[in-house]
Amino acid sequence: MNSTKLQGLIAATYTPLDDDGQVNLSQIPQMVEGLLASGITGLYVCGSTGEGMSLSTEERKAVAAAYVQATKKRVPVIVQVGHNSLAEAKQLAKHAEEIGADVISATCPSYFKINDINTLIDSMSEIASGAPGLPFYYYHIPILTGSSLDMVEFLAKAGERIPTLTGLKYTDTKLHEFQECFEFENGKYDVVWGCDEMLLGALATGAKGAIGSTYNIAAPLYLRIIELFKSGEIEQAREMQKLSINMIRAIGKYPFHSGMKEVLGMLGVDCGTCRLPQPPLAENDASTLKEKLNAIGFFDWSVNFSPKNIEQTV
Ligand code: MN9
Repeated sequence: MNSTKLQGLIAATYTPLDDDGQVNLSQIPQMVEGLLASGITGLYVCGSTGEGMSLSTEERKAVAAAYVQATKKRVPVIVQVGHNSLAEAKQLAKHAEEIGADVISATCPSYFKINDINTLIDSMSEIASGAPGLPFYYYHIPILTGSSLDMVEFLAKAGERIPTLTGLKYTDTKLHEFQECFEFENGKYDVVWGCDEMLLGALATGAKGAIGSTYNIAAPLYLRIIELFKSGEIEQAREMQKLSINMIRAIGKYPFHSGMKEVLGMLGVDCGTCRLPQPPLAENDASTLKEKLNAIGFFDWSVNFSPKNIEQTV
């Protein structure tokens, strides 16, 4: 099993939909090329950003296969296979391995909430067993799953039961817990950060990799944050992070991922809007959003521009 750690900026990819709300696989190769050109070092498919939970199993398989094919092994493709039905999740895991994905990851079931570590481990073990040859990352996202269990305890107990357990996608804001997970048994597990608006804090805590939605639209900005952090220019890194916070605040005034898809459209990547239950933007919202983003200089430092231009434009 290839257990290379996930490094750099990993885009949580969007699932392109057409005007009828059907999956539009033909957009995926172009999206992948754009992401790789912007400095992305991995793709996380069918997660929260990719509306995995709003797609049928067949659609999820098709989207995962399209991303794997378009990526051609240039960067790791992580397929998110979590499902309320563990049997479906296991089937998705098996499929991910068959199509040549590099890693699988899964949220826990969320309709019936999981309130104890052993049940979480039992559930994740069942899913991971569907892809015995692929590294498994538990996707911890309590804000969406409602399961806010202690991840240090999870790592301490899950290793024995899940032979492929490699790490976590940690989408919570508890930097102290993130650090503990990261440092658990001398860095035994790969813990990847999931809150784009706190990337700088996570870097200070030790993060080496991050998975997020806004890396689809502003990778050069985040790459600059990483560069500035590495060279100790913290004040400037903080200024860059503030741009990301402003951007996320502007988009977050609307249903977030529908807003993000709208922004992708503004950048020339048409992926439609989100499926219900994530509502589309209202009639005039797209133009208001564009104005707000213009006001913070977004179109000067988004994916269309190279990292060098960022500081010149702010
Ligand atoms: O997991 C994403 N989380 C959700 C990753 O979609 C709930 C993040 O990338 C956020 O979209 C981002 C903005 O809040 O941090």
